[in-house]
Amino acid sequence: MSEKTSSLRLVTKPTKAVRSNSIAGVYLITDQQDGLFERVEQSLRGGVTALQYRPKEKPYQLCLDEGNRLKQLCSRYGTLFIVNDNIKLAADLDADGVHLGQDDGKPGEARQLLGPDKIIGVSTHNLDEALKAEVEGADYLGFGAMYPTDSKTVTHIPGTAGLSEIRDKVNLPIVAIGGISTANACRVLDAGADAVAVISSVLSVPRPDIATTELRLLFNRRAPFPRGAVLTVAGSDSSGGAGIQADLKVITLLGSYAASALTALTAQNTKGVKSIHGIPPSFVHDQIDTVLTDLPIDVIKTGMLHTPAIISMLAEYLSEQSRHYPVVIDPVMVAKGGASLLKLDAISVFQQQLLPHAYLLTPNLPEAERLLNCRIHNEAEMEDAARQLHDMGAANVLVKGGHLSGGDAVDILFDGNNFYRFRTERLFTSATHGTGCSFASAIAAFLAQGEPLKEAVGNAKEFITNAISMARPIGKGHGPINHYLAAKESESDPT
Ligand code: 3NM
Repeated sequence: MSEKTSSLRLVTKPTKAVRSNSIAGVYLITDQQDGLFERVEQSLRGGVTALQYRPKEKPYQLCLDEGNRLKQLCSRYGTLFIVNDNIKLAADLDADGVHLGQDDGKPGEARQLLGPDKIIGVSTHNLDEALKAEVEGADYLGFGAMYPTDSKTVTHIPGTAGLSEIRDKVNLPIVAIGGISTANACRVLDAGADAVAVISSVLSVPRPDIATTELRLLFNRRAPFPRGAVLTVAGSDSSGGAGIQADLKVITLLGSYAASALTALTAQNTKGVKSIHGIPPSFVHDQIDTVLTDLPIDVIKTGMLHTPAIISMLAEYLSEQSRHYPVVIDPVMVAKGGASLLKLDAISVFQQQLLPHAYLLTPNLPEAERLLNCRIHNEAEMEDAARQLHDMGAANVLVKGGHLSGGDAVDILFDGNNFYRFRTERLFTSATHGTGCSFASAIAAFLAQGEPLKEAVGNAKEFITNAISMARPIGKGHGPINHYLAAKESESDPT
């Protein structure tokens, strides 16, 4: 190799490596349905890394117009803009790159036309095609199909087994494609994908922002510890068993990073709340804003919000963000000892303004009853309550059945389509101070660590059940649960 060539390689290689690694994450491909720009923008709010414009048979001028609009959207959200199939269109749009099918020309051609800085991807379906694309100068590989899909006629489904087989034999980032959704994406990531390419599971659902966020968070399952970050917005409990103190302990002990914004200070112990010192909404706002504009918060968890003004401020703040945050909302209303932690006039503000921001709402039975102005006596009525709260705008609802009588403690999760039951043996104990805060924080931490919702709830339920059963007597009233030992138990559990 001549000296000139080797110095050239030194200059160009790092640039290419940096550009193509930036493909890792959620890779969204456009469809042919109506309302494309609105649905794409919602998805970008959820955190898309790369958008591939796939116009399929549209007139060239329309492709230019649509492509320019999508490119502008992408630049607003820091998303890469890639054009499917058509090297000339990619050049005319000055896209960040082009994605080539097996019959759409060679990477060398694209490189020549687009220049050294653009990203070139190639669709591949087996090891031979993957190795060939690598040699020919591709920056990343599409690899599929993972699963059957209605979005394209696919004849070959190498699946996750095929992906694991090629993973270590190629050095390029792999974008897995075909039938991927939150239900199966963990398997695709565990098989070695660097990115997941999706059409229908994001663009054909009512909330593309939530679907994208769910997929994006799954990538955290590979992050080093502390894994994922949670911001808790809640009140201080001076006894340390509930509120912000419980949240920080749970999130940290389970392995995520915890940040906090305080809404109120309570003077309380295990026997009750003596007094509450509220915090001005503008200062709650500043705490949240300073955290979110700096730290990479994955999930927000809310507890005691105390006043209608704080609830309104939070709802407005979330609406103004260009990014979608998944929010786990524990609708804290009454302390274990009976003291009201939410001012009465706050309930309608909560329902109308904050509830539609809930990724997950976690009411216990008295809270669900207050929110719905009804009585809940059994599991069928819990399901009904979950459905009604979902209709009021919460994306997912977990109605906790700890207050029902009966042999088991059953919590019911509703995701808008299906009900899932989480059942454990009922524990008869007064050591229940902080269970609600701790449960919601554990769910938030597991979500931030890349667990899908159902798994996050299941793991958190196990954690909270252990924490209650391992409680040691502290204080003379409703004692705190054992966060420490329960977290150790979660750590040693291989699931
Ligand atoms: N290429 P969905 S599968 C565009 O296997 C495309 O090469 C595939 O859409 C391949 O996420 C596919 O809706 C469609 O399954 C992906």
